[in-house]
Amino acid sequence: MGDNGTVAGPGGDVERLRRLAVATLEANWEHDHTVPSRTLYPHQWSWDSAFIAIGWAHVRPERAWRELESLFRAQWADGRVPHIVFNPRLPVGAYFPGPEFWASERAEGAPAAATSGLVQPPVHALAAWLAYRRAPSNAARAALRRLYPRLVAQQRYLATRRNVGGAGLACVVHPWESGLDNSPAWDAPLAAVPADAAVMRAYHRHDTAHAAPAHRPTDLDYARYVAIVASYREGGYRDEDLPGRHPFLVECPLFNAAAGAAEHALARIAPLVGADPGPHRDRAARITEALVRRLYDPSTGTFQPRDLRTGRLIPARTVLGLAPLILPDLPTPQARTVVAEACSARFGVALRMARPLPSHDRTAADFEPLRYWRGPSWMNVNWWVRCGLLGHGRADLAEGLARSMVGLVATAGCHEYFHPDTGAGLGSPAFGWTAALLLDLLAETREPAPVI
Ligand code: 2M8
Repeated sequence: MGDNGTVAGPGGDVERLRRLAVATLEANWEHDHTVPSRTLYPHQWSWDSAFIAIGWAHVRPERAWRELESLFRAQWADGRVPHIVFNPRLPVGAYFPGPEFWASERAEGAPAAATSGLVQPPVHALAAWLAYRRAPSNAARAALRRLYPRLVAQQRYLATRRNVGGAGLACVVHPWESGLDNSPAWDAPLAAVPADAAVMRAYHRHDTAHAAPAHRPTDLDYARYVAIVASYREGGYRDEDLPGRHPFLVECPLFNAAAGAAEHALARIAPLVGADPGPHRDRAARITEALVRRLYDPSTGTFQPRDLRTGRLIPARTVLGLAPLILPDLPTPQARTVVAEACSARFGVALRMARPLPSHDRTAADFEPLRYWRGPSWMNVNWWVRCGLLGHGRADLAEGLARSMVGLVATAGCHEYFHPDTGAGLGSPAFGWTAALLLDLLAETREPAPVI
């Protein structure tokens, strides 16, 4: 810890960083939510809003609740929380693929607002719990009472309609649902999706106008992304019979760790809203057990996604494999090997570390330090792993990681992601969750509490 008891070191820098983070969030605030980036991602994104709410709770708690509640107003009748809620005030073409591509208004059970039909990792219950814990009040309790049934419905959707493999884990139907869209973990299942890069001539990609094309997915990747969405959309975004007709079906360790963490968070929230925490604890235990049984590979000591179309684990050792560490009930043998994986040369966690975790195994042949999710460091996954280290008695390593994260943003600013070796800022220069999670780290005291 620094002299003033925070991870950031002496006070002046903390103030400067806090001001930078608040200014970034303020600049991205848009009437009832915060955009991830004004240029690259000008609408509301699901898991971004969860991370961003954690940050708002430190400075303007009412915005944390508005952020979450505006997102959940777009929840579908089946409980899914869409990964993008489109801002109707923005011009056509502000983002690709936009509302006209998703055509949510044609799907049964979609809300009045235009949304995508996919989901993202369910980090929202954890965000609601942390926002409440940070700033408890009558208003916060009232917001929790409104959100609780919606959070429960979100979990029910994932546990039932997305239990495609039948083993109690949620299945993601698109790389975009994982949040780590371009991860090497998705290369093998994506390669099996028939597509031709030439179809992208019919569309206008918006991302490559705002970020270096060499840092973004290729046109062939996008052709496949578009083909998977088209398949899901043509089926009305229904989840029945997916194995027979859908080209991408994967059980992801981070997504399911988020679902388990959500049940732990709901078990904390339940007594505050007059509900029974017991069922949440039971469901959390079942998710952890299924994660270990289905996605833990004893030969690597880490978690790996399972491709439901081949039935096999995906061998790439990405940062996704460390995500189950956030579960407080992860058994000790698995927690130990995952910490060892985090501390290996692949990811480099240490008491003193020059740079935060990369998104992919540094020693892998397909590690790309500049291309998004294929090597660069991201604040949200680093924050996630830090929570896991804290929860499993490794406050020492959690502190090393937090210092490297704060140091990175102190030098480069609130970028979307960072070069894993040089620390140079990449992607959007004023990114929501980077600012929000920086605020969360800066608020840490000498003895940070586990998140759940
Ligand atoms: C990125 O994903 C979007 C598609 O959802 C994109 O590339 O256009 C990812 O980093 C995702 O995790 C994130 O939620 C989103 C907005 O920040 O951007």
